[in-house]
Amino acid sequence: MIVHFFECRLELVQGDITTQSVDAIVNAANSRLAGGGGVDGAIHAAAGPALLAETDSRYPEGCPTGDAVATSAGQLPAKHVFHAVGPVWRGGMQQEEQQLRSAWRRCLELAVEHSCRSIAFPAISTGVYGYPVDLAARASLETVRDFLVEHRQPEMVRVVLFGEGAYGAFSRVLEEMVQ
Ligand code: AR6
Repeated sequence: MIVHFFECRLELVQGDITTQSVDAIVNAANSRLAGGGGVDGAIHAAAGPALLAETDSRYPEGCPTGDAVATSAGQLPAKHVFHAVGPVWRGGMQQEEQQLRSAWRRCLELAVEHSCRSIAFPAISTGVYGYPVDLAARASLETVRDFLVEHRQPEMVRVVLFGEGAYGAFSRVLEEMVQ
C-alpha cells in the first residue's frame, strides 16, 4: 500500500527488513544495545559483527526507551542503522504510546540529520515487547504522517511488516487515516 503526504511517499510492504535497499533501516533494539532476537537478531546477523562493535564503542551507556542512535550498516545494503528502543507493553498506562511515538520520531529526525532520502522501519515493540499491533500501527503511522506533513522529508518511508497479520493491521489503520 502506498500513500503520499505532500511530495513524500509512505509505503507498507510485507517482507524482511534486512534486504531493503534504502539509506537507513531501523532496528527494534533493547536499551542496552546488546543485540537479541527478532528483528534485532536478524539485522545483526545480516550486518556482521561490526555493528555490535560500533554500538559498544560509541554508545557504552546504551540508549533510553523512546530514543534512537545511529551506526553504520556493516554488510547490509543500507548506509545507516538507527537503533530505536521501543517500550515494553505494560497495559498502556505507563507512557507506552508516548515512548513509541518518540522512538519513531527520533528515527525520522536522524534520517533528516544524516541526509537520508529513504528509511525503512519494522513494527517496533510489536514482537517480544508485546505492544498490541493495531494500537502500535496507529501511534506509529500517525507519527510518520505528522512528521512528513511538518518537515516534507525524508522522501520515502517504508514500513516493512514481517507477517500478514501485521501487514493487515497497519494497512487498515492507514486506510482509515487517509479517508
Ligand atoms: N524484518 C522485519 N520485521 C521483522 C523481522 C525482519 N527480519 N523479524 C521480526 N520482525 P521484535 P520488539 C518483526 O520482537 O517487540 C529483541 O530481542 C516482528 O514480527 O523484533 O521491539 C531486542 O533485542 C515484530 O512485528 O522487537 C529487544 O530485546 C517486529 O518485527 C526486543 O526484542 C518487532 O518484533 C525488542 O522487542
